Amino acid sequence: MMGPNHEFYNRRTRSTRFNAAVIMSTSWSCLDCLRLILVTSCLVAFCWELPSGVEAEDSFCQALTPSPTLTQFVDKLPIPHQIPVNTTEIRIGAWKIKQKLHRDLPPTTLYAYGESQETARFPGPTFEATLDVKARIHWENHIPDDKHFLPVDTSFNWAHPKHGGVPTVVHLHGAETESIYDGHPDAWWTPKGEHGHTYVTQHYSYPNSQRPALLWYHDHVVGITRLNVLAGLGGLYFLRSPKDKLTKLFPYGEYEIPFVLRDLQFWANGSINFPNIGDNATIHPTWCPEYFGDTILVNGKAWPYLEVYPRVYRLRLLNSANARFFNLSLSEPSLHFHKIGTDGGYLETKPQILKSLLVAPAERLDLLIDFSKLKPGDVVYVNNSAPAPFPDGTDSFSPAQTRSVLKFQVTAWPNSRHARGPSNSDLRHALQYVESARTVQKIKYTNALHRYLRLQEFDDANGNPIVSLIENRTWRDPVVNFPREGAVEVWEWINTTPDAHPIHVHLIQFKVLNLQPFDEDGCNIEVGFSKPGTCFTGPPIPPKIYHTGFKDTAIVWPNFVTRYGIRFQTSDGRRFPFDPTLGPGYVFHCHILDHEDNDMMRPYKLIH
Ligand SMILES: [Cu+2]
Repeated sequence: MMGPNHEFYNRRTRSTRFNAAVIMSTSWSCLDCLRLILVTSCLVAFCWELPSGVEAEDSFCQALTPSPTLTQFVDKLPIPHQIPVNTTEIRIGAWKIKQKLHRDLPPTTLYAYGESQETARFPGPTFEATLDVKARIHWENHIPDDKHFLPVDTSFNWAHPKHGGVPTVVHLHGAETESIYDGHPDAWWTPKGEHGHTYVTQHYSYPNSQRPALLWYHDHVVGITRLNVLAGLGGLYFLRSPKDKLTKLFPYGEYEIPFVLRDLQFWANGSINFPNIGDNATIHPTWCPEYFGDTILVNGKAWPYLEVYPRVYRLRLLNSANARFFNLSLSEPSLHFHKIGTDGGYLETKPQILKSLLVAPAERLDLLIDFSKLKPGDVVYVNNSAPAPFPDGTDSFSPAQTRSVLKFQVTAWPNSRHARGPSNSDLRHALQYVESARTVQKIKYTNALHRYLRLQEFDDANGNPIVSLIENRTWRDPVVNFPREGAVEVWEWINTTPDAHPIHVHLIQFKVLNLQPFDEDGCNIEVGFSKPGTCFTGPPIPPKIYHTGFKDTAIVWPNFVTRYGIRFQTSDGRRFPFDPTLGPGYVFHCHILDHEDNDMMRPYKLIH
């Protein structure tokens, strides 16, 4: 079995999709028609599972009811609590909880990680791991619901436990780990002991033998990752070198700020507003091409503020949104972001001094900001200017309030002791350290095997997306990519869709080598630029500023081929400290979770 339904109409133009959204949101007769079609199709197919939550209102994906108006910058930025992880196994569960996400919003029902239901939060606890010290976590599932509180779409592959319950499985994103501990999408489990066909264990072990970096853990169940992550199942995982801990040249402790971004939309009663009517509902009853919320949260609070002293701070940033890209900037013209690291750890080049930061879902950034020239009482806003969908969305999914993220409030040192405190972790020292920590290893790609991975979107006659695929295959199609352990390969992502896709490859950290514009019309993508029959409309161009450094997720632009250089060994150039050919194998996928769930994900396996 290979390839999509032949009735699909390739390919969408952005304008048709938005027109459809506008029509649906303004015309009651159309919506009534849609409801009728839905009811009919569900009676026939039994395919639509209503959410078990309290909401009776329908919610159409391109026109969600706006969230209640929330005053910005009234809640303090929460900092998730830290848990050291090492060879002593700890137990972490997924729990159903209620959590206040804004001062004026009633508590929101969530699924969240924690040691207990009382301590479970969104985001989950921040794990503190040490280089080359194994970490053992027993992942448990204590979600009591028989059905998910968000609408499961059963029209495409999903876990579908026979005895009900909400399946979970945990992926440590960016980790170089054995595939039985990688959170394979079919390795899920439920509280009733049911599990997916690639399940081996819930006692996970992480070797932590890679470049120190900020990783993150999140749910990865086939077909409902977008729901489980949106519901709150995610958190940070710091892998630190003892050298970092000893030198303390970087801001640390209260001066190192985790910064977990996402968007959500809410009903007035505080529950999450998630669409229960898809934009192609006769085929996918509840699936929407992308989930965009109108409320921006950092560390689980809507538009929080953070008091900062006039000194250097380190921000460890993650975009944990399902689909929203952020393009962040600071309102104070004299300030910059000093970017010192990415998904896979410290930059190998000089720190980048930037006025804005484009960050796609699942990408991380290691940043320094120097507030030392500011005075108590000064305020600095973190703003966002990214379109949604990225890159050519309109304001429909980016109402004015989504342009704001967080407020820094500069405050006076409480006493002279603090003022003299750990301020030696100044910018100059920190940046020198980054430069001295370079581990430049030139990798030669001349004899590398090239894989051509085409991203395609298939739409209906109205331009509404039905499915997005990689290499014209679904999740269930057989594995066709078998890289050899230790090999160097170039993966060429040929993006024929109108969207940018953050493409994530499990197990390894890669480098973006270059991008090249193309127009695929009666040509061969394997023929080089300026040769007869080529698809390329220009020569390769260097990676963008947001592509630099070690990456596990990178932005793959529409109408470009984006080339990943991958070496199938650890990011610091060693053999994996485990056999990567064993177990269910690994996956690569789009990290727009709504795409991932609807088949923009493929398995791959290593061989010796
Ligand atoms: Cu995508």
